[in-house]
Amino acid sequence: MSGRLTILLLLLYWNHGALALSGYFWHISDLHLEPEYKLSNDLYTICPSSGSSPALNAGPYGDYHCDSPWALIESSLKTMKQIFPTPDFIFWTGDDTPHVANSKLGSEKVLAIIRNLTTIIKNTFPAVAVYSTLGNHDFHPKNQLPPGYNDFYVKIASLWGSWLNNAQEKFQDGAYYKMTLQGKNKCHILVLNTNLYYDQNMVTNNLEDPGNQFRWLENELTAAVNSKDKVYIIGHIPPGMFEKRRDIFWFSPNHNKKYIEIIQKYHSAIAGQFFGHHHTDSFRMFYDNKGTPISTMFLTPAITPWKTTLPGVVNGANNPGIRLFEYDKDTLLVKDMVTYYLNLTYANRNFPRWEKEYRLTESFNVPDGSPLSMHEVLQKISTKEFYLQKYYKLNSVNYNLSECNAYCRADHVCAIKEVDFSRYKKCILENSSILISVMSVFWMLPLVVVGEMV
Ligand SMILES: *[C@@H]1O[C@H](CO)[C@@H](O)[C@H](O)[C@H]1NC(C)=O
Ligand SMILES: *[C@@H]1O[C@H](CO)[C@@H](O)[C@H](O)[C@H]1NC(C)=O
Ligand SMILES: *[C@@H]1O[C@H](CO)[C@@H](O)[C@H](O)[C@H]1NC(C)=O
Ligand SMILES: CC(=O)N[C@H]1CO[C@H](CO)[C@@H](O)[C@@H]1O
Ligand SMILES: [Zn+2]
Ligand SMILES: [Zn+2]
Repeated sequence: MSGRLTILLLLLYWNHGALALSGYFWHISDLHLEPEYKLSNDLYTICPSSGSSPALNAGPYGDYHCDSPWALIESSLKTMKQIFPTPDFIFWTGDDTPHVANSKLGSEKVLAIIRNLTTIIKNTFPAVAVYSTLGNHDFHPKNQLPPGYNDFYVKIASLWGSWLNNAQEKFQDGAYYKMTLQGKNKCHILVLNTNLYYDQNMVTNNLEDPGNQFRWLENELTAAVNSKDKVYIIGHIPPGMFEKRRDIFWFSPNHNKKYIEIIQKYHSAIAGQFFGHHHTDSFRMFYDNKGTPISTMFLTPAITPWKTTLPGVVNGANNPGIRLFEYDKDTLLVKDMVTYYLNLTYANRNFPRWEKEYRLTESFNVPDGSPLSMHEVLQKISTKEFYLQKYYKLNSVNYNLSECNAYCRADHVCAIKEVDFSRYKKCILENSSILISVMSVFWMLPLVVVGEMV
């Protein structure tokens, strides 16, 4: 072989290698450690997070009425390490404390739980970058995260110091920050504190731009667009609607609108959005005003199996899930994702057998996780019974295996498709028969009861 040909071949090989270069990252969310989980014959005393419900199927790895026992947290981290020990980074999108009343927590206890989980993640993945957000449960009193500098953010910034590096000071002032991926100066992670947009956050409710986070986000995205950089956006509370219960949302309406406008304006720089809070497996689509899919938000399932007490959700528990993404290291294109889960019933009876639940490209027969492909997934879910039922089982991580009927389909399809509140309403109307509309009146009734949120 001539020298020139060898070089040519080498170049081809090298180029091909560079084009196809995949990276991997984990996304975990809503660990909700229950430090007081303890097996007992009295099913009402196993975990404070079960409230007044008995923990009927309690075992060493938890119960569907309870938040995560320590053994479940350990098992999750150990499994991540076994399945893929060398991710490029980890997204950890918040909600660390149990679903109990404020009076049973307090700042010290909340901080101790966040410290506890930080320690196990650090010990399991000592050399891996972790991009971490606070959830609405990671502050005392819950949901009331302040829009600026405060003592608690300072403590968290110091706890996460080795992950935050030079963003530590930025974090202290509003708990949001930007990180540049190691060795990739054109790829960034924008970590948002969307708890500032939660309509239950009384501290920020009347502010147009709490913590000046929108202004900061727009500045960062303008810079990214101008220099052709790529970003991932991560956060805890997502905009849009809750797919498991009609008409439930979290963002204040004006903040929801603003968020969508920003995604539409700067989508060319945004390669993906990764959020939690729902304890479900779903996604959200963003479109431009011509209806072209421009961005996808991936909602990752929870590790806690805790059955939500949100009025109107029937039997809304889930199996614990963890998720590995494959992405293009240069463009940040989402190439694929694999979700692993623990059948909690099986784990308690036998041993903690984590299984592959599904691979996105395989299960929905799409080439990758791009906005165009995810739009195709949505089309399949909304028009083909087979895909709707498949999606619905995955939504609760194989917990609720019953059928998703027409009413259920409208809830899920409209929530995925329409992040905008008024467009969602219109979608629900257009997809509801008269009979179903009458039924929804009954669904509305429990709204007046205040329950524990996700
Ligand atoms: C975290 O909390 C659990 C109990 O909830 C305890 O067993 C474990 O030792 C703690 N770990 C650390 C590092 O504090
Ligand atoms: C599944 O969810 C639906 C809708 O919330 C509910 O009506 C049904 O009872 C659930 N089924 C099971 C087996 O949990
Ligand atoms: C979970 O495990 C239980 C007990 O082995 C079994 O009955 C159930 O079918 C399993 N669920 C799934 C989704 O595999
Ligand atoms: C799932 C479903 O029924 N989707 C329909 C909702 O309404 C819009 C507009 O009428 C239709 O295009 C969808 O097919
Ligand atoms: Zn939450
Ligand atoms: Zn949560």
